[in-house]
Amino acid sequence: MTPIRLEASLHHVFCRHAPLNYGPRFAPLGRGWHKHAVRILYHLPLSPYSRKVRLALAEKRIPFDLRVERVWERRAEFLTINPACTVPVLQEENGFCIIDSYAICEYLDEAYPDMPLLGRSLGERAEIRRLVAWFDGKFHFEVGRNLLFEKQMKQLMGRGNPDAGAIRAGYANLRPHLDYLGWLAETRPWLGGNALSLADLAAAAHLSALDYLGDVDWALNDAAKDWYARVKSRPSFRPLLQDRISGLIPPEHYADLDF
Ligand SMILES: N[C@@H](CCC(=O)N[C@@H](CS)C(=O)NCC(=O)O)C(=O)O
Repeated sequence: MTPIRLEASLHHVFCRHAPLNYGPRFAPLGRGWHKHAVRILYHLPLSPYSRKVRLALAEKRIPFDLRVERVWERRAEFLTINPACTVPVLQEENGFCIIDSYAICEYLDEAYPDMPLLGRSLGERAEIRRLVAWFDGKFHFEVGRNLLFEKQMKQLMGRGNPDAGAIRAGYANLRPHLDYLGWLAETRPWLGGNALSLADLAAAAHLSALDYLGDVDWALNDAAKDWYARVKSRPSFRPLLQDRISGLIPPEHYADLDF
């Protein structure tokens, strides 16, 4: 019996532009791999996941260029790199591409171990990962998606008008999340332990995107506000505070370090 060439057929059906490869992707360009002179981060300015990676790169002092990717346009060349068509995607100087903010941050901590962001002891590492999952998962689904996605991304992605009920739920859910953040900030030097970590960067990334929209009432929790002021004043944060999206002006306090 002739063996079925599953790879080839699946490749043809599902992945017209991309090589079937479950490992990290390289960007194909004609024959061989394209060498990039610079490291590129495909992102959207208000994407919390992209912001987290921007902060991680900057904390590690890894130089990179930013490239805005309007994921809703589903650009063919970008689909060859990331068939899920999400940002962030990091393209290394040698063309090596890493997809998904968590995979990128884990990769960065392994590839560039100076300034570790995932902690040192086993306990610290587990706690930092728990908190990153908390903000990228629970916080995003209970708060961020209800505000940022409903107010910003939904229409761009052709998924209809903002849902007022979801927006109300987002504001209501933000309160207990700020309280939890404040409790963490009061009980530890940094959210994940004794040193700044990816837990702080994830939390700050999500909150900074909402803060751009003017959606965070910092008066609700002083400890959360003081922690955010500390993260916000780091040099790694400066480029995020300089972001401006056409047609969407942030509140005055967005870039103010003494807000
Ligand atoms: N788990 C992914 C989530 C990335 C994600 O959802 N990115 C959004 C922007 S914040 C996106 O690209 N959405 C486009 C889509 O879902 O089609 C990560 O951590 O990178």
